[in-house]
Formats: sequence, C-alpha cells, structure tokens
Amino acid sequence: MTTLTCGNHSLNIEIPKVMGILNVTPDSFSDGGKFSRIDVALEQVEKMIFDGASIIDIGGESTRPGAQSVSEKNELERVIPVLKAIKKRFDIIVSIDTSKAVVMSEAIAHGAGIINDVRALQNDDCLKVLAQERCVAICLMHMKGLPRTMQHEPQYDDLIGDISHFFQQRILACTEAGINKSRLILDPGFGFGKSLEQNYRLLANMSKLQSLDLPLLAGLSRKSMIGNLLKREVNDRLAGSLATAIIAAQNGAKIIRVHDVKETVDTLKILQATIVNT
Ligand code: 9MG
Repeated sequence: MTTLTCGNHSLNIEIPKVMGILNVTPDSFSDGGKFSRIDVALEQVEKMIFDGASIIDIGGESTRPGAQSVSEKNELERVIPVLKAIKKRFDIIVSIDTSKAVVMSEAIAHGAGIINDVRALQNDDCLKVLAQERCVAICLMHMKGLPRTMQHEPQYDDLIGDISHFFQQRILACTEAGINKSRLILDPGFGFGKSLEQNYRLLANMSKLQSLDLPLLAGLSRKSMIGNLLKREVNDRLAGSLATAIIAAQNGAKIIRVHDVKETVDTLKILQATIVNT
C-alpha cells in the first residue's frame, strides 16, 4: 500500500513523510506552550509547511511521562479553534492527537484527516465514532501503562512480540467495529512505557513490525531516550533526533513525527538519494 486517505487528501507514503508537531498544551515537554495563541500557531504551521511537512499534528493533552489528564471541554477549547484556523488558511493534512471520542468527532467535523491516538482507540466510543467516519486515517500507538506511571520499570516478555501482539488485537478490534484495515497506521510508541534500553532495542528491530502489513509511524523527536543517552537538555537534541529519524526510516517508518521539520526533511532527502542510487 502506498497511499493513505486522510480526509480530502491522499497521502503518498512510498517515500517517508514528515509530520510536524504543534502542541497547544500549556505543559508540553519541549515547546512548553509557546504555540497556544492562534496567530503564533499559524505562523509555526506556515513555517512547517514551507519546510516540507506533509502533516501537522495538533495535540491538546500532554502525553509526557507524569502528565495530568485534561477535561474534554479544555481539550476541545485548545484544539478546535486552532484546527479551524489552520484549515481555513492552509491546504494541509491535519492530524489530531487525542484519545477522546468527542474530540475525535468534533475534529473530523472540522476537517482533521488523521486521528492520532496514543491509547489506540481503547477509550469509550472511539471505535464507534471512527467506524462512522470512513475517510479518516487512524494512528494506533502502543503504550504500556498510562502516561502518569508508564516509565516505572516497564517489563516485557518479548518486546517486539508483545508490541506485535498488542497491534494484532487492536487491528482486530478495529475491523470488528467496522474500521477498514486500510485506514490504519501503527506506531510502536517510543518512550511510552519503555526503558532506555528497550527504546533502542525497539528502534533496532522496528523493521520486524512491517510483517503486520500496515504503514509505520515513528515519534522520537527530542525524547528522553535521546536526552538521557547524550546527556542533552530538551532543546539540544537535534543531532540525536535526526539520527533516530534516519534509523527509523531505514527500518520502515513511513511517517516521522518531529519538531524540527526542515532538518528532518533534509536528512530524509539524503537517505532517499542514497537509496535510489544503490
Ligand atoms: C502525541 N505523541 C507524543 N509522542 C508520540 C509518538 O511517539 N507517536 C505518536 N503517534 N504520538 C505521539
């Protein structure tokens, strides 16, 4: 499969594409709420599009380790006005990072083309809402535990096997609910209930998840697995982020979720030029 239907856009993922992160949370771990005002958010989106982003991912609930949950009302107030403003001004695929059925439904009504759920549609009514909305792609992410506690000594019998098994179960839940498999994207969830060593084992073995026959998404940008290894603060992790992006793309990731769009697009162009000339 080389294209994904994302609302009224068709996304060719033969060559890896970049998803730019726009956080609209006040406590987001790396850009700390800088983009919560609509005009500033629009400027940031314009730059990400200019730099080569194919998708803009908006999140109204922080999923950083230890983060507090946010009410439905607050999440809607953070996300929907920004989504509306982006769709009015730009012709770009917008992904909404949410685990709440009401937010999914409202976001789709306002033009979201992808639902990015770190809880893989396990919350109430999510499967039902997305079964009704047939043109929207869905990213199912693997997370062990919940954001508040997920980094407390996560244990696996077989890291890749356990993640594969989780995906098989979630794919089945989707298809049984009436969601076509062709709409799904899988994300192994770097940093979500994985130790430092487990995250690098996952990165090294990510290609094994290709056997599930669905596009893979990887989000590694500025994460602790980079900062803890390199002893770098969050805004000093660009080199590490680019290294992980290139390894993920070489291991089959078709969408790379990042803060630094321009640098990641350049890095992926170098990879692509090398691949076509092998
Ligand atoms: C919202 N969010 C934060 N990190 C993420 C990741 O690695 N993948 C996806 N799909 N979403 C993420």
